[in-house]
Amino acid sequence: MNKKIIVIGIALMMVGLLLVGCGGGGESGKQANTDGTYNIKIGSPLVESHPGHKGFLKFKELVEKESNGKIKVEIFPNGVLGGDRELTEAVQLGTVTMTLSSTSPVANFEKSFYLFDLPFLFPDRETAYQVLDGPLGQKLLDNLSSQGIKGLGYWENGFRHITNSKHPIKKLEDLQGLKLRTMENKLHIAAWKQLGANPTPMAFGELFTALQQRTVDGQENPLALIDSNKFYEVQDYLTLSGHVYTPFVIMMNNDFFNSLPQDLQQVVLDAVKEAGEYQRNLMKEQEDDSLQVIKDAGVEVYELSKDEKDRMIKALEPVYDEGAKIIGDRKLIDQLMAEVEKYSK
Ligand code: KDG
Repeated sequence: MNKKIIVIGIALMMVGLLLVGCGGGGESGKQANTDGTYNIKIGSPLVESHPGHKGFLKFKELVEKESNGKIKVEIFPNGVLGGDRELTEAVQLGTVTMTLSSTSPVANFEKSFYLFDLPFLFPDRETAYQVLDGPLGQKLLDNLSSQGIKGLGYWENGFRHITNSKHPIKKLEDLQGLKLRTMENKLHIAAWKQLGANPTPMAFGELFTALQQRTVDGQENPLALIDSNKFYEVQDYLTLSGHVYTPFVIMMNNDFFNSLPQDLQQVVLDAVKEAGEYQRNLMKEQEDDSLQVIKDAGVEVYELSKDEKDRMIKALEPVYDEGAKIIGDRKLIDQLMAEVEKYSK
């Protein structure tokens, strides 16, 4: 009997040693390779023509150069490793080292991220940058550590606009009963209900087919995604509503980040910042081109009038109370509103 226990004990120890020897994998607990180098495996939900992918290419170039080859970066784009939610979970587990997600699905992991889902919050992207890159943005990134995630910074997904295949959306009433795909996010669902639409939460990866097969009438996303994911092929009308500004949050497995020597942690942080500036500029530069691609595909484009925007903002007031309830921290919303006010032109 004793012998049996000893044999089982030795076998377990050997399995443990084998796991540790694998290296590089977050789950094994050992992050560095045997030669002291590190591998960053990036899973990205974005297709390669999107500026976010180009941001990751820039990150790779910067990190590999500035770490003198001590860090090697490998990128898996096109959602091959999963969409926003799966990739966030994979980063928690350490099976993927780093990813990017819209902040909205991340709110299901850390509720303070619901802040950025408050409709018509940011008047322009510059105000968004100031808030995101300031103390409030940093506080939210730090909140992610309780989820096993190191929040590294914010890039841009952008201002969201409505597309659909039913009819032009020019006024509030046009949204009545429209079956609209939304992100998997309570506040987005509440907002579209409030506006009279029929929100249908769905993962981004299923969206193109759902639009094509008319399982839903429409969706809402920034121009760069409508362009890069070719939604213009299966949608007839676009309304430039800019109802929400969605940031991308850049995330890394917390244990992996903490295992890096301090100088390499700094290399990663600096590269996220520099690649982020590059990505945000690309987003700005490519916006008109994306709109042109969408128009050239035959999509009818409408601007939401100031009056109609104001009517929507009014109708959405209860969503701010709903947000306060979900986030459970009125002070945080007050701080956010004060910062938006301070940085708005
Ligand atoms: O590939 C883009 C998605 O990852 C996602 O973040 C886009 O805003 C998005 C959505 O609507 O799901």
